[in-house]
Amino acid sequence: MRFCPYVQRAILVLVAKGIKHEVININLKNKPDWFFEKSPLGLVPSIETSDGKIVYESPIVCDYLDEAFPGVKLTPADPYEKAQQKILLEHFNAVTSALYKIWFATKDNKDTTELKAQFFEKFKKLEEALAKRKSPYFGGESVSMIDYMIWPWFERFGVFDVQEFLEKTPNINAWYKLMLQDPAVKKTFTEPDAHLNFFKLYSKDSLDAADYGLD
Ligand SMILES: N[C@@H](CCC(=O)N[C@@H](CS)C(=O)NCC(=O)O)C(=O)O
Repeated sequence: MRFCPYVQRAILVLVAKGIKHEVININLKNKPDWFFEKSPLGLVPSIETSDGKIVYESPIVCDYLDEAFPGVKLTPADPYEKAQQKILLEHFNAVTSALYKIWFATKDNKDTTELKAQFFEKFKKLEEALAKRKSPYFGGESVSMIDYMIWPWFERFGVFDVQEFLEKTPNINAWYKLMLQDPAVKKTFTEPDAHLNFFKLYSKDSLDAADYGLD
């Protein structure tokens, strides 16, 4: 699905590693029957290799792509560093949960002040982790798996109306600017307005949401 952040994770890894691929978009409001054979949980992303292997769940897909295919290695070889990236991802999962709570409240015309404060509490933990690392990226001196795993939500900050918090987290803000220059990020980038318009349609259960912006 063109606007799914979990899908973008997989595409970032495919692009960064230069893996030849074809994307089949699924309209999640109208899933074809065959889709459940390719993705038993009914979620995107799911990948199918040229020899028919199916892998789904974005962190598993990304790890599989990194391990099974040649190209730049995005996951650190050192087990402790690898564990650190997984821990950061768990922290980030709390951030995304907080973001979706804001979105649901906005959809229902509820006040989001408290939810935004809760989001910032969790977001600050990421800022502290990056500050402690003293490196430009979350995994060190160059882009790695954890950066791609978390990037898609930063592209969608406008949807959750939390852009102002980037100004309050200088290390993340510097990282954000660096990431905008990353070739895989540039290749998979969707303009903030398109994300917003998609989300507006999606909230109204529009069947055409997934096709937003196509002729
Ligand atoms: N845990 C899954 C989450 C994927 C997910 O939630 N994808 C959404 C789209 S962004 C989806 O497929 N939703 C199915 C639906 O709406 O029925 C992963 O990491 O891949």
